[in-house]
Amino acid sequence: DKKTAAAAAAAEPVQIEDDRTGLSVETLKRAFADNLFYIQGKNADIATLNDYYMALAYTVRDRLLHRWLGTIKAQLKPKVKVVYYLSAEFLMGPHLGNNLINLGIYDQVRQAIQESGLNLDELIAQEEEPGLGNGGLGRLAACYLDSLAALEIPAIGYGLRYEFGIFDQEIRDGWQVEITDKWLRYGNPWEIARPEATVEVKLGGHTEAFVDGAGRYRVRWIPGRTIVGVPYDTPVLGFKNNTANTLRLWKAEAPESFDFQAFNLGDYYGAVNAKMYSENISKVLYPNDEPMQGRELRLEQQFFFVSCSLQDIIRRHLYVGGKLENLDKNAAIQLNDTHPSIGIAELMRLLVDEHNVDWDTAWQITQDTFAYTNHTLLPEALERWPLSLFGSLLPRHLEIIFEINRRFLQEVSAKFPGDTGRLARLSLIQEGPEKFVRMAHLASAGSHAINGVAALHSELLKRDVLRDFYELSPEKFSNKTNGVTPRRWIMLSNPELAFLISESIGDGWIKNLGELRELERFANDKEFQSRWRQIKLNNKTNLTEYIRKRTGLVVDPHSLFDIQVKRIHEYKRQHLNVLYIITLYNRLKQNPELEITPRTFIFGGKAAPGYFMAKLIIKLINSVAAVVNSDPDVRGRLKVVFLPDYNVTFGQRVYPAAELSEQISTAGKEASGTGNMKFSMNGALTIGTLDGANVEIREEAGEENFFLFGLTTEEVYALKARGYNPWDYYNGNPALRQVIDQLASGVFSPGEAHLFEPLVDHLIHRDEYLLLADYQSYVECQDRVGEAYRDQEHWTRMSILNSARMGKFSSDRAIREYCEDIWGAVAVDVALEEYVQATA
Ligand code: B1N
Repeated sequence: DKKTAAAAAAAEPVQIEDDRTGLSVETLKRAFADNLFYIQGKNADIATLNDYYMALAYTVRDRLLHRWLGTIKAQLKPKVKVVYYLSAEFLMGPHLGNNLINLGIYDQVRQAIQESGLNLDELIAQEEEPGLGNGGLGRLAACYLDSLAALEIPAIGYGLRYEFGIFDQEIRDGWQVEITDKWLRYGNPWEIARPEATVEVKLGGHTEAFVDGAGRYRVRWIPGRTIVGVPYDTPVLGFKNNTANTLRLWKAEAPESFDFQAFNLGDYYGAVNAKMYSENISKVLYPNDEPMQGRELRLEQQFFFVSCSLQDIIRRHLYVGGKLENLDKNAAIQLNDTHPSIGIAELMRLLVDEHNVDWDTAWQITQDTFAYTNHTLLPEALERWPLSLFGSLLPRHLEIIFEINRRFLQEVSAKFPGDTGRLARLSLIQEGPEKFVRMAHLASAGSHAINGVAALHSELLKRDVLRDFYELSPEKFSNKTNGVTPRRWIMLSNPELAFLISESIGDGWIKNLGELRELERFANDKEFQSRWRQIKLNNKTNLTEYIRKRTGLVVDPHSLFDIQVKRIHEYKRQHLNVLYIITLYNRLKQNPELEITPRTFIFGGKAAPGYFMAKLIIKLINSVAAVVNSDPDVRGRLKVVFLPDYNVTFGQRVYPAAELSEQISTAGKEASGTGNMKFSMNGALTIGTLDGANVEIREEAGEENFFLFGLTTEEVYALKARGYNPWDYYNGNPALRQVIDQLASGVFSPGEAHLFEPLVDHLIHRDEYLLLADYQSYVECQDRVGEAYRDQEHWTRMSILNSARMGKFSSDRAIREYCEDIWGAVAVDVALEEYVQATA
């Protein structure tokens, strides 16, 4: 009959050498033209660059779908353990170039596009990056998805599909101006909506106790409103394998069954308003990097995506015939900081209230399934929610947290009898005039594993922020030093370097970054050194052109490129960098004949819109740049550039062009850093403190290949304990004093003498981040850098050794450690139907 005939036709394998799978240049050209016509509805007469980009994106997407569906099939099986990475941020960066690399079809596509009369780089540059993250934490999640796929580990990333990602930054009159990021404006060819997998999320209302049929005491949640979560899926390809994992992002919508009549008789606008209210939840990414903002919408966002994801995880588990008691056998759920930690209470609610599991069993399942990564020690960054806000939004979860806390504190009492101070310190609830739920405590109590993101950071966690948890359950704690993916951060960003490396030691390093060590034997090779230097120069020339286009500034590609790119924050101390620039400037002014190594100081980074000091630091950089760059006395020796709108795309240009990487945070403040790793892999030397992963980078690179300065964490603590007085440093150091006085008197803010007063005041009176204490050490270290650069042979040797020794900082290594120590996840082979061509 008709129906079976249709089913039979649908079951026919999708054709082999057709325009949607073929990888030959001819087929690719045909497919590209076909997509331009049939998907974009354009021909060459009227197509824009964006149309061409879209046509190419669809051509590439077609070629990954067999892998994607094959992966889903291979992973949705009873005995497979899946890693669920829950993160409020995924800073994926542009997809096109990366997918070409992972599919192994870069060269064919380049040729096909060229033969179509276009330029591949221009099409790649056309993609608007999905900026669904603030900085390191979001980008780490993206690198981890890349490595999970490369290692063929079944994994799903769960997060929010923000309509507006991190704001675009413009600089006007030296100040940061924020522009909304309308990244979905021209459509997103990489995602596929799956409305059939929609889930419901409840909020607000109240709870009721009742006794169920079996005579058990139960609680019912009568929610105040319902929101619907629609999943949008993006494939995440492994490097030249058959795995394509999924990034599943949830969009908030009003329920389909919205009853206008019942909602409010005849109140059409009221009903539409309620719909808009629902959609607000996934509207915009919170642009704060670290300091906590207790906004209700943020808690709604967190609960929304976590509830959607947990329901999805349970649905998948039951679908393959799993029993809830065995959830931890099929699922490892990782909490990327505390942002998704409400998941602990939500899983308890789903198990106890909705699936009728008894409390003790539910708690065991929860603890065995969840693990928690901490990303910061800054006390102001630790998430805590006022009880009142929490209870009105999530009344049932608050009850559950109270019950978790009651039982948890009982355990603590049993282990430390009579220690009431300890009970107060460990409690999930912070007491006081205003009470708070402490999310790091919820995450720690509800997880079987807790980790920091660099060796030093993990030690400090155990010593300070989570000390009591460590004393209670030391076996939960471990370190997982961050890593970054060499596919995006070397191959894609620095193709010339990747080519030279592969030519010299083979291409095994791409999957096994430890193999870079083999480069050590070229460190003294003159011929290799000169090619290494030439590639750096090419990348610098590239960046020079970009700087000219974006800012109009002309910089010298032969000067030392000294770069600091990262979020603007006082603890990261961009202003310490500025103090050195002014110091150099003063020396040149005082002694016009002074010979110095010509340098270009390059900055990039966004400030949280409400962080006044950070915004003032941007203005400071631009103000100093204005004075220095227009002063003929220092021409050819000193340039300062602030490049607006630092993001992943721009990072890909910057790291390969850097010679000096600024990693100068106050010791003990930067949890890890990951930019430090990207710089070093691409041959930049680091000037840095013993903070975060810098410690391990220096250990690997060798202390003779690292410019170290500044107080250690212990010295910072000791100095503060003694009573730190920045005023003494100011008075005791004439060069420093001159710089501070210039800032205070308006030398760099003509006509606005008081502009930098808040900064200067803070530095001389409080200086929380010890800039003045580290100033002299930094200046001397920078001077050594300038000296070292004069010996280009020696510098190049150090540069080669840095790259050669960065194998540890591949995210593949980090993910292997998570798999072995925390997740218990193993690779799953993905079989493709025979007719799908293997990658190159
Ligand atoms: O996470 C990165 C680390 O390399 C950095 O050192 C660390 O600063 C960063 C609230 C955060 N910690 N906390 C955040 C981001 C957004 C937000 O709303 C906190 N980001 C970090 C990766 O481990």
